[in-house]
Amino acid sequence: MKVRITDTDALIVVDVQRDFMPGGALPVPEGDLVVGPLNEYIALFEKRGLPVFFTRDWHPKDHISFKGYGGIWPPHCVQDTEGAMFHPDLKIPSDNKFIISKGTSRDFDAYSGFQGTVLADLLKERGIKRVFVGGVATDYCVKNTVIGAINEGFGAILLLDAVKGVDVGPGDSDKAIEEMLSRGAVGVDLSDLS
Ligand code: VGL
Ligand code: ZN
Repeated sequence: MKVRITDTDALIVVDVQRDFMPGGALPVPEGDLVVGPLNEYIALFEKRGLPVFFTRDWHPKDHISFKGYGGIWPPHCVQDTEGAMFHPDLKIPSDNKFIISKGTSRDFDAYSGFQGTVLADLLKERGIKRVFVGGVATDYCVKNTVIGAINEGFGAILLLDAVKGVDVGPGDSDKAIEEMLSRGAVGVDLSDLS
């Protein structure tokens, strides 16, 4: 579906961190393939002077989501470690960009960039009405961030060519996409944007 970027739109890049890339602690298969398309989306928003938000998983080393601490995941995205850094090829703008850390307290996890953060306030303060969302993982943090946006009253555009999932169960990512679309998100790829 064709979509025109307007001045009440923002881009949210979800968790494009080393630990979620092939070779990382919690790799998303082909996770690195989101970087190229995301850089193109970032350039489109930057060119229009629109804000770009980068969420990051930013866990303490004994986080509740980690195996051995009550969770199901291998330790990942531990605060201030190499694995928590953004992918080195991700083109983070120098201006009008915001880093949103989530899952920062030991006893709470956050798959959504809106959970326990000021993301909704930052968007609302800027008059943003709709968010474009890409990144990893489709079936966890992308899904929950898109649904979080909708629950906060924002329109949500899912960047189909700039998401990858972990698929712990087969088909999880496809199901996540279906769920986001059924809740009102609109799926697009780069060729749909004018
Ligand atoms: C994520 C699993 C655990 C994600 C974060 O970014 O989708 N998945 N923590
Ligand atoms: Zn995590």
